[in-house]
Amino acid sequence: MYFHVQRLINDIVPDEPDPQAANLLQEGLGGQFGEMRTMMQYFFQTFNARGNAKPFKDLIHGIGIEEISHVELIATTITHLLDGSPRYKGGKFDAPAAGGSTPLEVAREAQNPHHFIASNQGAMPVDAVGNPWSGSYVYASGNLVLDLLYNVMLESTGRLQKCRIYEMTENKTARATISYLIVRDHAHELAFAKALEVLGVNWGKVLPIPNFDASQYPEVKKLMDDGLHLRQHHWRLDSSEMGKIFQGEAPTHNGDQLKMDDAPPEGVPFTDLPERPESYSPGLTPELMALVEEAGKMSGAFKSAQTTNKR
Ligand code: MN3
Repeated sequence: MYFHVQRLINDIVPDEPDPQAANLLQEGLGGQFGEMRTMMQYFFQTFNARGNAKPFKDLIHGIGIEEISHVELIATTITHLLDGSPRYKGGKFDAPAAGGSTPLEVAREAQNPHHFIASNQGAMPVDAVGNPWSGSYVYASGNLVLDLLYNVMLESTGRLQKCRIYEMTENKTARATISYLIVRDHAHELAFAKALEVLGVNWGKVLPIPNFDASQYPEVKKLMDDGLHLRQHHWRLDSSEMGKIFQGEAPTHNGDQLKMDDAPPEGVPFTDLPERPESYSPGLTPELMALVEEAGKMSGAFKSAQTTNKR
């Protein structure tokens, strides 16, 4: 079972609305190598795991749990990039996001008008050309070595594609989230490569894939300087044997050391999105709003004694 803390795993940096950047990020959410796939692939590998290779199962499971927060982070980032774009009248991104003659005219120029027709200026479970996310992306053969090989391929391709997306936009909101995910893909690539190294694989000089120094991107450099590409939390309230694998020399053999974190990332506060009347969202009339306020006064609220996710 799983518990939830109402915080985001990383900060969403403010910048102007940018529907085109939002659409690029859809590939990282609902694309073949996006966050929805990593989450579901590691979960199905965990659910179907047989035998007693517990440290390997715990490693795949722990990374899968982290991926839930990545899905949340990139989806929320997409929504922030779309939010308010129909009324945006700024200069830098004024085409096509400038306020038009009709409330949602921006959708006519958007790369995916579904962001405005089917959604309320929010993220969707689709890729950058609008293909719905598919369960057929998930690879979970039940053969541990094959599954780990696919996971290295998945994280490496995710990192490759996010680096390409980084180079497609200057938007600070988009770049901050992409950078965070580039660095975490890097950590996960090393985690699965290390698991295969434990099983006898010699990676030589091929890692990381793609083999280049991502710290040429300033936002990525800051995170790598903090060692975020070499750490992994287990996301478990009971116990995890992940640290039996995620430790010692990184499989890059450049002197880097892997370390399992006992404490989860601190996270950042979650902020509510504003209402968008032009999208009829949430669409509460004064009468309905009065009923919402009544519900807010009811007893039954639960407030945790824990004020943060520190345990
Ligand atoms: Mn991820």
